[in-house]
Amino acid sequence: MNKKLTSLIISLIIILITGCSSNNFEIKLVTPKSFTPGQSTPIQLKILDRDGKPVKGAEVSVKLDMQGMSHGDISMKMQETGNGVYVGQAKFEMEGDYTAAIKIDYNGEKWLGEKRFSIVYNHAQ
Ligand SMILES: [Cu+2]
Repeated sequence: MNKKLTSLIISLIIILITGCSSNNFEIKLVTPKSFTPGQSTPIQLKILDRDGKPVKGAEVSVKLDMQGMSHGDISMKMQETGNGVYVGQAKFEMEGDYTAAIKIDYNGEKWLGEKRFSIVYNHAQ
């Protein structure tokens, strides 16, 4: 194998390795246990980088899905409130199990993650 090809392959491998490890965010999803129909429900994400520092100035969006159902996907653009916390407002129509598909764009790094949660109707009103 010639030297150019060898060094090209090595640099590709390095890009692949660093590409994976640089995509490490630690995400904590906070959702209320219940929602009131017709009202917005706050969905909160706390995002830390791999050193445990809050991720500031990222573009974050969340799409909520119910497994096996095609009714109303809920998409939210998350607003940064500071210290690595991002908040969105969701209008739930149905109680049950949701998957949150989380998209983070941070200094050109793109990351896709998934979190699951459950929510029920708030009947107490
Ligand atoms: Cu549903």
